[in-house]
Amino acid sequence: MSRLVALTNRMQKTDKIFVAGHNGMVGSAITRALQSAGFSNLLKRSRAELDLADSRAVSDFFRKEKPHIVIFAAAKVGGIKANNDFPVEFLTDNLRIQTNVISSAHENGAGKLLFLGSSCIYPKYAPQPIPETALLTGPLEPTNDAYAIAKIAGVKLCQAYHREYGANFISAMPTNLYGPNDNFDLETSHVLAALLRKAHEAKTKRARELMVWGTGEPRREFLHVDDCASACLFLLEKYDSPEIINVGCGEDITIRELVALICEVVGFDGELTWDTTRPDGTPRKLLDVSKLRGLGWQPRIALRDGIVRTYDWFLKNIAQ
Ligand code: GFB
Repeated sequence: MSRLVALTNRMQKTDKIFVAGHNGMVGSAITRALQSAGFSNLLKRSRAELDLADSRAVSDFFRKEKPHIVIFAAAKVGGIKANNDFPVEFLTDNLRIQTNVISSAHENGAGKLLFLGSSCIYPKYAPQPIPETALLTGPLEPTNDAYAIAKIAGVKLCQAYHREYGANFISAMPTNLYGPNDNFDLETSHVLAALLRKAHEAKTKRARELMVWGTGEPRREFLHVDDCASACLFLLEKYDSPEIINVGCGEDITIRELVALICEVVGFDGELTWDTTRPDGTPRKLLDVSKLRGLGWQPRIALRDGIVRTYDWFLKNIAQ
């Protein structure tokens, strides 16, 4: 049997599962996936019910509930501008909540924990596609180094619990995600949600122009959050190694190509203008997903289809 695949630790449908961050884009997708797979014993706490930054509250919650499985999908996240403007909050908030949850999971006997990181943990000029072995081999992209350092600390903490106590705490590194429950705020969102909103508003206001940040040259890989959730369930069932594993679709496009695709889906045919005073960020971050594919997982939602679905969700839930 491969060292990476354990057949002994299969999840039971009755296992008590805590999805930290279940109201967020990733946590809500994982919750939907768990429910449709028949997992019925899900623990959910909104931020008002349980502040993950409050170590005592987290410790009390874990002592009382003792979840078997913990999925860490809670994080302070944002696009390039939010990361660049608020490094203190991205570093400290993420360090606090992940340390509280990971430590309490260990102290209260969780059988498995899935920590979700990000493709921005890799060096700015990592080889492309980026293998898991590129971690900590070079300097980070400055626009999101605070968030990246927090996520790297989370990975290291999970690995430390494995090394010191034998904990089955695994870490997955998703690429840029999008989908329902994404943040569509133009200042703090990621690029896909921002451009979807900008194209929609430009169309409805009959504007002639749509302003895109940067040069359009950077390349990004986009994975629909339902595919990410499916990969998370797959890893919970089949992966028991402390080594990080990339989660992506294996294909990337330029921001220029992305905005063209979004405008086509939304139906905006005006001009694009480029605000090159805005940062481009990392030039490229395409994940090497051969490890995950080798275990037998692959994505199902093609980018255009995912954008159509996300636009539909936006129209029903966000657009006025
Ligand atoms: O998704 P995004 O905000 O963050 O931006 P990153 C990706 C690219 O899109 C950059 C360009 O080159 C931006 O200049 N872009 C063009 C825009 N127009 C827009 C726009 O209207 N809004 C935004 N937001 N971007 C994030 C990290 O990096 O990736 C996070 O900051 C996280 O920490 C996430 O890791 C996965 O892809 O550059």
